[in-house]
Parts: sequence; structure tokens; C-alpha cells
Amino acid sequence: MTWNSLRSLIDKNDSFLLSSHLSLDGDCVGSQLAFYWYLTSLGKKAVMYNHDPVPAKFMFLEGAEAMRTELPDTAFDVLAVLDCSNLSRLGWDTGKFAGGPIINIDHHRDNNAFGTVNIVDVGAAATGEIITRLFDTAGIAYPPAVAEALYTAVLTDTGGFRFPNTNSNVLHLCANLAEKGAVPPAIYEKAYASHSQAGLLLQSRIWSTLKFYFNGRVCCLEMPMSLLDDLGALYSDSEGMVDITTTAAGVQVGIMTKHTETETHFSLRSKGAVDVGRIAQQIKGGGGHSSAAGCTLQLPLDRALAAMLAIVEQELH
Ligand SMILES: [Mn+2]
Repeated sequence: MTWNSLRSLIDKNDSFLLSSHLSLDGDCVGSQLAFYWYLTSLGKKAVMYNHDPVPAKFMFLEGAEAMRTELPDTAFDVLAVLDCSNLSRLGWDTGKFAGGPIINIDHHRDNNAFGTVNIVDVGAAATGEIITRLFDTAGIAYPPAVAEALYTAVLTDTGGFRFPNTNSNVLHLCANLAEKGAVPPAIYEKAYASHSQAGLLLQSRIWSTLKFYFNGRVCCLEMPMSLLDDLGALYSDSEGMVDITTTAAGVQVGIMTKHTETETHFSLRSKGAVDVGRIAQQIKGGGGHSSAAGCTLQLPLDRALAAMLAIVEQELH
């Protein structure tokens, strides 16, 4: 049913603008590339536009160079939003699409069903998983480059098959993608083992901030944003560092701050005992999944962290 309504919306229209949430991750990139391939294979006109650029490590994916950071002037029939829980998370003004058809394919729990067609499965590990299942259910044969994009989406949104969303369905799906041409060790190397020297130096500085709270139940890392300029590193070089926080035995909540003098962003992680999505939702604009979430406070680090720890303490077991 969902596939039929998606397919009829695609059939009735000719041009599509694809977009994903701010600060693109592997799922945003892989899902867009796969959906872009599908639309163009049908002879449709499609453009991928995002507020933020593709992280360098995902540029190996075929078609990634076509993803733009400048909104095209031309009109589009349909806005297709992938891996994004609401329109404001896109980070750009979608006003000109108001009232027109919008496709919403996502797995975020706080997705507000903003689309004309909504394919939202909060049980899916990645939007790439939803798209793979749509293709497979519809019997669509896709080339190895698309299998690679979809595998990258699922690999990165499961933290390299480590997060609580990793299950037998996900592993079967990825085995299927490997059979269709995705090469797991090659994608691992691109996604997780292609740091720049400045990026690895940045990580060493972040490691050195490690602290524990509440008898080891909370682990925290800090990244002053000024470090990026100091070292010539990129914001994306810190991606995945937050996951270090939950590798200590006994940790229930992992926190990584990214802060300037006036603003503190929190990335939150859980191994399952605590719902960090619920923690993030207590702060305006925050949200995410039960095992990975984020929010921002317009406060300097010391005051923001004190406020966050007070919220987290209520959720600990
Ligand atoms: Mn995702």
C-alpha cells in the first residue's frame, strides 16, 4: 500500500528535489543516492540538495559529487525528504514546497508525518533499510553502486553493527546487499579508517577530556569547537567519538559536548538501559532515537553540562 502510493506519486510527477537533515551522515547520503538512482532510472529529473556538504569519507559513493549545497532556482514538482524527522531539521526554507506533494521516508521516532506520502518505520535501523525493503518488495533490480550506498547507510546508522538496532533482519539485509555488490571491508575502510592526520590529532585531544560522573554510570567527552581551527581538523573528524563513551563497562549514558563560548551541543548515547531520546526531547529542538540522540543549549559548557547532568541523573538506574 505504501509502495503503491509512493509509486503513483512518482508516476504523476516529473521533477524531484531530494534532501536530508543537517549535518549529513552515511544514512542521509546513502539513502539519497539510492532514491536518486531509482528516480533517474525511471527517466525522472532529480536533484540532491542539502544544507550541509557530503562528509569527505562518503565521497567514494557513486553519484556523491552530484549532491549540491546550493538550492537550485528551478521549480520542482515534488520534495522528497529522506532520513529527516521534520522539515525544520532540513535547515533550509521549504516554503516554496508548501501545499505541494512531499515524500517522507524516515525511521526517526519523532517523525511528524509531514509528507503527502509518509513511509516511516521507527523499527528500521536506517532509512537505507526502508529503501532496500521497498526496492526488494517491488522487485526492483539495482546495480552494485546502489547496493554499496544502501549498505553504507545501514552500516553507519548501526554504528558498524554495534548499536542496539542491529538484529538478524538487518544482518540478512546487509548480506543481501553484499551479494548485490557491496564490498564490506572496502566500505568499512572508507567509513571508519580513512582519517586525516589532523583528524586523528583532534581525536586524541577529545580523548584527553574523558570524565566519569555518577559512579561511572555516565561518561563524558568534550570538544571545544575552537580545536577545529587550532588543528586544521574538520567537524566530521569527530564523528563517532561519542560512541567511545559507552564502551566503558557500567556506563548507561554517554555524552559528548561540542561547544563554543555561548552554545553547547550534546550528542547522547545509550547501550539500551536508558532512553536518551527522551532525555534530548526535554530540551527544545532536541530529539533522536532511544540509543542515540542530540540537543543544544544556548549556554556555555559548564552551565549547560550541569543542566544536562541534572536531567540525566533522573533517568539512571
Ligand atoms: Mn538514519
